[in-house]
Amino acid sequence: MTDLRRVAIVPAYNESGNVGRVVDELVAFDPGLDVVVVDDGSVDDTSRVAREHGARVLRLPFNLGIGGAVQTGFRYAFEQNYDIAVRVDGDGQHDPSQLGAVLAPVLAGDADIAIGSRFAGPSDGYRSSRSRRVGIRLLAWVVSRIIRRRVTDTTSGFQALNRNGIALFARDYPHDYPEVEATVMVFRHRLRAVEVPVSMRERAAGRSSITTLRSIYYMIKVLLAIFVGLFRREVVPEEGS
Ligand SMILES: Nc1nc2c(ncn2[C@@H]2O[C@H](COP(=O)(O)OP(=O)(O)OP(=O)(O)O)[C@@H](O)[C@H]2O)c(=O)[nH]1
Ligand SMILES: [Mg+2]
Repeated sequence: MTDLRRVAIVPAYNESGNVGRVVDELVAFDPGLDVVVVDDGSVDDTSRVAREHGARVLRLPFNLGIGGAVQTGFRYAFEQNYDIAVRVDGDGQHDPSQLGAVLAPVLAGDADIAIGSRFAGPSDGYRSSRSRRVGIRLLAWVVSRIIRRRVTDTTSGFQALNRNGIALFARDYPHDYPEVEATVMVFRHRLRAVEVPVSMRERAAGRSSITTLRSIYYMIKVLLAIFVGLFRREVVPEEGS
């Protein structure tokens, strides 16, 4: 792996209480990994803390939302010619020590994108609210029907990608709650995706953006977006078309 240029993309919105540890853990996992924190217009000290811990910071001038923040990271990775990217949330829920497992299928050349799934292996006791668990499973069911392959966790942002994956997400990435639509996109582009069982931690500090009401709103929005997306002639619009 040492001859490959590799970057970690860390979207962060008001994560000053978490992002320092995330950067430290990423560097501890792989000292050759360039860590890029995309500060999504935070109003706290996210940028300063990330920089103090040695990350490169891309600071967006205002809050774009998670999809825009993540796509910014992938554009950077594409333009800077990285071979491998990992995506890790800035809230500390993804454990960088599990990146070895997530990276393995990509490094072996078996997948363009590997997605850490909370539900692919034996239950790890990951808890989230009942409404969110139901939502995650329903979305996984719908997506599995569409792509005709079983996926268990379409909402996970814990991922590793090769250059094909980086190029796709640099060109097009969905907006709010983007991972579900992104999963469909990956399969429609015939990229090879696999799930890898992981466990996820509780958010250490700060607050999740996703309340019960919001999960219901997101469910409806994401389902609509997936169905509308199925009628797009070009899956990803060409520049200028
Ligand atoms: N909420 C939110 N998060 C953003 C935004 N931009 C970037 N992020 C980052 O995206 C990551 C995922 O957001 P979370 O709010 O933790 O969403 P989640 O992990 O699906 O939800 P929880 O499991 O409840 O934490 C975090 O690292 C955020 O800091 C934004 O506009 N809103
Ligand atoms: Mg989170």
